[in-house]
Amino acid sequence: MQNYIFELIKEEKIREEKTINLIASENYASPEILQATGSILTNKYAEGYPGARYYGGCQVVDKVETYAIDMCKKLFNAEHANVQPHSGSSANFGVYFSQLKPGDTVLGMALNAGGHLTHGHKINFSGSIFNFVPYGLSPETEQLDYDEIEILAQQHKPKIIVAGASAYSRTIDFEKLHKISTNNNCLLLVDMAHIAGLIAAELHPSPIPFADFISSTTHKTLRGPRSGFICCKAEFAQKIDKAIMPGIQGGPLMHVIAAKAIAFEQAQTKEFKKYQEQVIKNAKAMAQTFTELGYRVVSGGTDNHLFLIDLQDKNKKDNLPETQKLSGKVVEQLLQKCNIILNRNTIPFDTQPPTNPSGIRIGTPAITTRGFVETHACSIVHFIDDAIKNRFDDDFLNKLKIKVEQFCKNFPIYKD
Ligand code: DSN
Repeated sequence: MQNYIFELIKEEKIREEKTINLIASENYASPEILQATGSILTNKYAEGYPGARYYGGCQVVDKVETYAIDMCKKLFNAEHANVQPHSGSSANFGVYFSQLKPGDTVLGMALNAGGHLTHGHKINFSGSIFNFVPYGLSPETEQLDYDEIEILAQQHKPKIIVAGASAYSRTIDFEKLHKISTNNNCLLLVDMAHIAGLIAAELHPSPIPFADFISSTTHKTLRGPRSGFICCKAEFAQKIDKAIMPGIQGGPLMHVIAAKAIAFEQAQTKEFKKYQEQVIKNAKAMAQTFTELGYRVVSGGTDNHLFLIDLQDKNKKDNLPETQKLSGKVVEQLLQKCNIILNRNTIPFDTQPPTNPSGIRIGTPAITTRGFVETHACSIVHFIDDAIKNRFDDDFLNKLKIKVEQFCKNFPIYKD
């Protein structure tokens, strides 16, 4: 029976190799990271922290975790790091659990403005346990409205302001948010999951001097294993560690912690910085090409690894009848037929539901890991535009799929 799963892993490898991946939150982990994640460290129980475990035989994993903590602190210049959160959600839960009581008020970016489920959505634990007040974007600029955040903070007196997003293409001003949190006597949590790699490469201002807590995943721009971590000021170290274990987690995943250590190490190299520079160049080139082809890019462009396309605007410009209208879901499914993978996404002030929103989100971390540069990124935009223009022509779409497969073949993700 096991063979079935190994066959499926092979099938997934072929799928990844043959498709162009524009999902902004995905990437391809290095062979070293895959090796550590698949290592015998998975065998070990190590509840507790280095030097203070509830199990014997932890002498080696203690070294692994200590090294991961050191690498994380060094990379982000942090006073304290906890590398045990299994995911970004656990990391956020850990921060909330360390500081809040049920019902406490928190400000977080609304999901439909580009925030994240764990920033207070009502169907998520965050929104059901705590009193989250959402903030959004300026309708004029489609960018964060720091004055609005300040007013909301004055009105609602939150214990924490949560910054960070999963679909926001502009630089976040952490210094301004720090001022707002200080003025209003509350704490600042920056969830940097999407931009962690850009921050590590010093291509986005770091939240470290300004935030009390930083949460993150490790598998997006940071290009590590699928997991999370927290950095915080030294004064919160004990509370954070207690909140993660025994608060919300049991045994840490030592194989994943080892892989995180490798990711933190890899993120300190010159190659990584060059990679992140190319991620941004590719995103800017794609946003520019979309604009030239008549698409509206939300907020007019991008400063980071992603951007959103407003398909309602395209429907209006092309004067499309109801039956031919584009939506996020229609385009996601259409492109999948041509081996181009992205996700539907709400756009700011979307009138459509998240299941079939008015936008698509495009990210460049994965294609850049593959070696694509601006010319390739622009070709991908033309593939997308061609698919949209010829969406009722199956023969065209089949030919485009073959073209995309050929395009991918020249850039293998894994050499062997
Ligand atoms: N689901 C992730 C994303 O796609 O942005 C965020 O956790």
